[in-house]
Amino acid sequence: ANDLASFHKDKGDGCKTCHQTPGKVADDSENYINGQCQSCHGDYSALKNPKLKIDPHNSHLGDIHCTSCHKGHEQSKVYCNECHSFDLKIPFNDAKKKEAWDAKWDQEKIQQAIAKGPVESTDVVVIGAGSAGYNAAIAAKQAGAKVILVEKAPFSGGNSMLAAGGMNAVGTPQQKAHHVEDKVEWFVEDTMKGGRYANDPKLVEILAEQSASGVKWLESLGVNMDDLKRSGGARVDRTHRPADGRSAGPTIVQALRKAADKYGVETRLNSRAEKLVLNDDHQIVGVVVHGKHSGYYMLSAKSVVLTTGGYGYNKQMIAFYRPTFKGMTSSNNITATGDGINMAKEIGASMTDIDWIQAHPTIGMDSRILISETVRGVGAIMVNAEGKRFVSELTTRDRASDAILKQPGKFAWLVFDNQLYKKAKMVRGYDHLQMLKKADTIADLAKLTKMDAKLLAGTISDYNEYQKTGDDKAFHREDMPLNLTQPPYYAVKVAPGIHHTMGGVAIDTKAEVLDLQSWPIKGLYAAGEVTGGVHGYNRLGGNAIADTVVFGKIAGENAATNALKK
Ligand code: MEZ
Repeated sequence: ANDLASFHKDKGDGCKTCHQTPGKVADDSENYINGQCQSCHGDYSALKNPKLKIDPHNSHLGDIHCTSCHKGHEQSKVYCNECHSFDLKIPFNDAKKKEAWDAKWDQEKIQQAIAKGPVESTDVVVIGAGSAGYNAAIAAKQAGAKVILVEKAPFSGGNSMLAAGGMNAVGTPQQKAHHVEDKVEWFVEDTMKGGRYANDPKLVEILAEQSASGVKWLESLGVNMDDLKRSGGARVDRTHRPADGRSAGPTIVQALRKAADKYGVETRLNSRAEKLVLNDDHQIVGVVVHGKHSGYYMLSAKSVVLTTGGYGYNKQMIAFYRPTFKGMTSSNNITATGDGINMAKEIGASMTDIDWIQAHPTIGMDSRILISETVRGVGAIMVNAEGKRFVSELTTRDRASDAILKQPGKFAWLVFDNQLYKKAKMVRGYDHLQMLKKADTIADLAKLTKMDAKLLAGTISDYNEYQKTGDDKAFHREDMPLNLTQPPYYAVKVAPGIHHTMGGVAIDTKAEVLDLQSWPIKGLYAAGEVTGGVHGYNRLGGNAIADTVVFGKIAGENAATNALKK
């Protein structure tokens, strides 16, 4: 057999092995086919193989559809390798290549779909199934609206699925339990200062004020957020994380997927929105969707919520808006291509701070893997190629990235000991990916990393002294939870990479998208990384998930209210 389809056809019940109606695919999401795969092969838990060093069926992507990687009539591909370079074999990856269905936006077909008119109607369409999209869709559904959530990728999650850190919130029972004193005003001040006061203060106030209810809402949808840590630029511990030490994003997205199903949100994968449709009064009346199998069609809707994420994986947009970042690696999901920004621009939406892009200081060198700020928050130090500290590890990301780019070789090492290895579980993931250097003594670690042994030993002994007295005489790091005294010692090499695009469509406090005259475009809402204004020129760690939850929910609720009004 040349491809997976012929293989199954020969072995099983012809085309019926996979298809309900031979010659037809029941839905763009390929739900039926996926069910057929699982009915023979079992679900992910049945497929996990503990003997494999890298097990693609046991990954942070969660329980995504089999057809995301295993294609019937075209080349199968290992999706993990969009970010990693695992030596994984997938059957039929030499099958005939087909042009990817999503390669082109066909303007003529878009116009034909509009001319034909809607083939379906709903109250609310949400575009993009990351955290903001799911939160908006669930909130709109809970408010009584009929909701369709469209996602261009064969799986949901977007950038949120890759979020390692957590969600900032103030005034939660978790902060109380950890005896953390915090105030809404402090959250606002930290966020404004981090954003160099370019943020929209009204949006920041909402973010802070509704952050605690955001955590509660996530808990009501099945997410545990009981651990707390500090992120760069925050004066206290306010980043809420799963208590089992797992990365926040995959945990949240997996729970949101289940909650969306439970509440009856219709989620369509492989379905790319390509055009926002307005009537003559400049009100939203629908969306043109390009489905993988169903082609172009128009969905009529009273409200549309844009939750398409940023443009951190769109090389042309990065090069255009920030030429100095051209060619830089990106921690972003391949879905972060700025589609929503471009669609909104096309219909006259206003943009806020569109050219502000955040480089995260610690992306694994020569990779796309984010080494979470949590590692520094829990206690790692950052040194240069010689073994010298050069900045407070807990400064804001823009400053940390700038400082690294001024070091020899434009990279840094995060250094920590066994205490941190035991405490921050995500570090085991980096170890599993063979990103860590490990040694029993500081001198051996220096040898492995080609640092100056004396300098590194001096740096660590100075830091341990600062940690003991609580006074970082060198860089005024405010929080030093751990010393570095317990072998083995570890180091991971890092450099800045594109992480978050702060700018995007302008919104008001109801998450309504604004036009060039700053009037709301009736029926159009947006939340999350597609928007600008919340983070100013620089986003603080832990504020992205907070943004997606707080404004996702606001956008969903207001979209439902608009759709259901008489
Ligand atoms: O909010 C983030 O982007 C974040 C906390 C990332 C991280 O370093 O873990």
